[in-house]
Amino acid sequence: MRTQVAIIGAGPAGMFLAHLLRSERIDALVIERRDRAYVEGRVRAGVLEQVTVDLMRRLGLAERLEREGLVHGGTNLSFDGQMFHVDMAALTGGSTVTVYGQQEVMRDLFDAAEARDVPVMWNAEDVALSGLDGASPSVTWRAGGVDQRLDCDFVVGCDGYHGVSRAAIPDSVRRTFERVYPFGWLGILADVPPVEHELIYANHERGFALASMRSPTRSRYYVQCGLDEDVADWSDERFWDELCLRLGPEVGTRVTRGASFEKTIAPLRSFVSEPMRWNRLFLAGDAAHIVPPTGAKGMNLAVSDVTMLGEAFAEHYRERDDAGIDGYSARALARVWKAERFSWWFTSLTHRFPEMTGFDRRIQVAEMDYIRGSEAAQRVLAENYVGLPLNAS
Ligand code: RFL
Ligand code: PHB
Repeated sequence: MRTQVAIIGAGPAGMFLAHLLRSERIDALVIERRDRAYVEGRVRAGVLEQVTVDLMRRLGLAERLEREGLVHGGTNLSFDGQMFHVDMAALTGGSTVTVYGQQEVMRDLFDAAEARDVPVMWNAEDVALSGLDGASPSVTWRAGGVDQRLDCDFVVGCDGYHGVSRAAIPDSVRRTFERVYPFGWLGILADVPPVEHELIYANHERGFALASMRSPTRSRYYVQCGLDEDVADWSDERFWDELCLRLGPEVGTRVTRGASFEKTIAPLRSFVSEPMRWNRLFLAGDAAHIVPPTGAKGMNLAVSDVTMLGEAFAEHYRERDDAGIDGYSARALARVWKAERFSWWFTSLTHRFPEMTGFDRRIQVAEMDYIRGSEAAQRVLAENYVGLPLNAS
């Protein structure tokens, strides 16, 4: 088999890129280790930046999003039970975010891929990349017991944090930067109405909590927990009690409880691998970088990476101009690092760290209080939260 661009991984990065390339009439093939039901079933991101919404519109993928997405012009912060509202739209000249689950985004991407003949090879085992530093790279894998080989011009690694692509960049070239946080998020989904119509990020002495949602009838809640904790020790009742405590008496008593149908613990990590291009291999999304979920940036960063890459490939094939390809890594990393900074900062502001002293806690409370009283501080938060422009410098 032969194609122009081989894409490893059918998550948000891989599928958005496949649609972008198709819109530019560039041949691409997506190679995915799992099946569609598995990828679509993963409960992950919930908040889309304007950049992501705009891309879905541009690709003709936004019909359901326009109907079902919840547009939020603001968010709420809470510390020790006192909540205040940040009017992000007013502070940023009208920017908003849209609550629309990653599962819904994936469904729209996969449905449109079938309708538009965007090819995806599912259940690809033992994916391996070769010839990346020559003129004709190739990808090999096994599917249904049969060996497959794809020759191509470029390979894009969209295979997430645990994928194989990043490791194809030699150690002598690759540099990684990492911070692992000493806690995780325990998240649940429940078919109960959300406590507020916008999100609440809560800093409480007992730890962070987040009130989010998927629809007017489906809530997504998280509480910070220890990394060594077992989901089995968290009955629904224990979860609701802890959540309500951290949201404070006013909000906590308004929470509608119900049976959860999803309950998992996710670790928190900041990670960047540089460069994002090596010869004919490009990395995009979680394959190159991870942010803690506090800033709701992970999927949005995957989208901004592939938007840049789509432009670069279009210039390469249409105009024989490689400036975009050559500049991709630096351009993408400039935005990535700003999102890393914001996600790290927002995590530091809102979580309880095990080694925290009384001094550290009071600094956190002072910063929260400062944000509550300062329009300038709120604007800094708001412009990062709604998403920085694609060219972020
Ligand atoms: P993905 O989604 O991990 O997809 C990678 C795909 O590659 C496949 N793969 C392989 N395929 C072939 N060969 C191999 N060897 C392969 N190895 C892996 C995998 O099966 C998979 O299908 O990466 P991508 O596309 O870069 O997308 C990244 C996003 O999924 C991720 O950043 C977000 O989910 C992060 N995230 C959030 N992002 C937001 O923008 N807003 C949010 O509100 C938000 N909340 C979250 C989050 C992530 C969370 N968890 C569980 C990590 C909340 C949570 C709790
Ligand atoms: C979610 O709804 O899953 C969600 C929302 C905001 C975040 C992280 C996750 O910052």
